[in-house]
Amino acid sequence: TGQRGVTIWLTGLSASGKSTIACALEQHLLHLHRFVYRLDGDNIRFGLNKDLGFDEKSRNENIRRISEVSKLFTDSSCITITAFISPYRADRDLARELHQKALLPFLEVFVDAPLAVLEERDPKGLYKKARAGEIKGKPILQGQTLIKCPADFTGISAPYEAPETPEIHIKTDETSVEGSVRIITDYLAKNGYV
Ligand code: GGZ
Repeated sequence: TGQRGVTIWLTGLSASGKSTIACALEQHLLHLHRFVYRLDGDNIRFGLNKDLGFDEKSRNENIRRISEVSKLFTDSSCITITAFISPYRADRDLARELHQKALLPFLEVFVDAPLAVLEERDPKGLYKKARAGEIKGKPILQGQTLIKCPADFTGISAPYEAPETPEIHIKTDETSVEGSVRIITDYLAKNGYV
């Protein structure tokens, strides 16, 4: 069957539900016997991008590399799901451009919930730490000594630039995981990707 590749780019704050939706969507597509691959922090930030932290330049480079990798997967006719905060609009636009130049489809999915809801969820206690100023960055060498520099936390002390015209906008405080998967797969079906 002539499967088309497509990159499904999830963007949203920490605890918005990107990884959960990405996993459920991956499972759903695997059951449909689609060739699918999910890129997330677990397989990218601990491998390819383990040299990167959470300062603005590192995040730019994180997203740039992920864009290139997702382009390669999608070029191989894979349905590629990425789940990164990707807080900067310019970085996401670059990801889109990279795909467009290669004539590969790119769908931006805004995984959205109010900050108050995310702080309530706070599954890893990161928001609480961020509010307390306790988020520590990667140790960096200053002169002869290793020092820990605080890394600003997205939504609290670092910016998140919400998408203005995403292909799909999901409000996870109003939509179940199954509902979110349904919204994405309906879009995929309507546009001939599955
Ligand atoms: C934001 C951070 C930070 C800081 C660690 N700011 O919810 P999580 O924990 O499991 O997922 C978040 C993840 C964000 O990595 P990304 O590669 O998606 O970020 S970006 O696209 O901005 O490059 C969070 C954790 O890492 N984390 N420190 N300072 N999130």
